Amino acid sequence: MTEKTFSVAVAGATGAVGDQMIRCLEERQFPVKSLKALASKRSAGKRVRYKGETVLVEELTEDSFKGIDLALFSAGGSTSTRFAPHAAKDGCIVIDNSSAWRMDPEVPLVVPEVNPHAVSDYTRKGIIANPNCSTIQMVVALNPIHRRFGIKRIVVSTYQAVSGTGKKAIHELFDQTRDMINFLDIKKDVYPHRIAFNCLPHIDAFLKNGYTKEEMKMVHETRKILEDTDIGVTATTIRVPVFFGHSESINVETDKPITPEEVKAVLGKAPGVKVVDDPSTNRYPMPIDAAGQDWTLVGRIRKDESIPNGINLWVVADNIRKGAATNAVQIAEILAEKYL
Ligand code: 25A
Ligand code: L14
Repeated sequence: MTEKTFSVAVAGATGAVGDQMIRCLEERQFPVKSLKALASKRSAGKRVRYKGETVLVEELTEDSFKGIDLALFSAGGSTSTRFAPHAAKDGCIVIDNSSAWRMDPEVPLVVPEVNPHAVSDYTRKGIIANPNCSTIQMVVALNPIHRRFGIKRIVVSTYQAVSGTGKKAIHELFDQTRDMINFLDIKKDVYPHRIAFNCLPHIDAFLKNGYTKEEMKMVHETRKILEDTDIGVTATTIRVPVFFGHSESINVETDKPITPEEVKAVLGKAPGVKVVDDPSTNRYPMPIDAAGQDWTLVGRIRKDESIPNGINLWVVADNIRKGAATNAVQIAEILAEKYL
């Protein structure tokens, strides 16, 4: 790591992801000169902890970024749309966790294990986008397979934790679960239906084509990160009553012949991936094991016996860490080491 230090701002510091961004800066010993915690007016005056010290939360305004080198944003799409250009104008590089800038051709969309070279395009707008949580863990697992066997088509179904929606959704699952087992009436606020003891085939808004935005993000972002517009991707995204950790059932069809043994060997050496695959001892990836760590866990590696060249996988990762905060801090590390 470089000797230089950086003034860093976290926008959305009181949110589920913003809080974890601060933890990741601390854990990974990012060279922070000063830390500024930003949130909406509602949270101004609250305090967050950083390295045993208390940092006062300030209201995010257009002038928040003067003298700041790097800003990590996780305050929702409309906040990023509005404030990221002001930060960039003041010479602050933005790493944005919302969907606002991801598909902008002038904004790199980066997963450090997959396309770290794309970071260099940060100079075009002063913004780097962090992909969607479900996309990140999928491309970490599939990029090594794509490079070796050539992926033609991906069919993915997700089982997504409520923490992706933020703190309010974490409370909603907790409260509904508690009320259900006490035979009380439940309250719904964040999701249109009960999430406790249920599954919702609905993440983010529905589009005209019948898919949800979350499903189409997986299609477009995967192609952009893998730098291959020919890959077919079709997704179904499901909310499940899990607090932390997204799971994905992934089917891939490849150009070249492929076997489970070869996939295990390739993934055994892949950055960020841990193969957890031993059915004889009931070992396979689960959200309870993924939560709180940064590996993308891959298991249930099987041949798709219905086509000549196909594989099935089960991929699990912590959506708040690798799916959001860790990935953003890894991008900051590349910037600090190579470009600043
Ligand atoms: O939910 P929001 O609005 O996007 O807010 C998230 C963070 O951004 C801040 C907000 O501060 C919080 O720190 N923020 C929002 N609007 C802002 C603005 N105009 C803003 N900061 C500056 N200017 P806060 O003080 O508003 O919020 C404090 C707590 O209240 C929750 N909250 C936010 N908006 C609320 C609200 N509560 C009630 N009503 C509202 N309208 C907020 O919830 C925080 O706890 P949160 O954790 O947990 O929000 C998580 C956001 O992050 C996104 N997200 C989660 N995972 C991912 C992700 N985005 C991309 N990738 C991921 N992997 C969620 O979708 C959600 O938007
Ligand atoms: O990053 O789980 O585009 O409700 C927006 C929806 C993150 C997850 C994004 C959810 C997603 C979020």
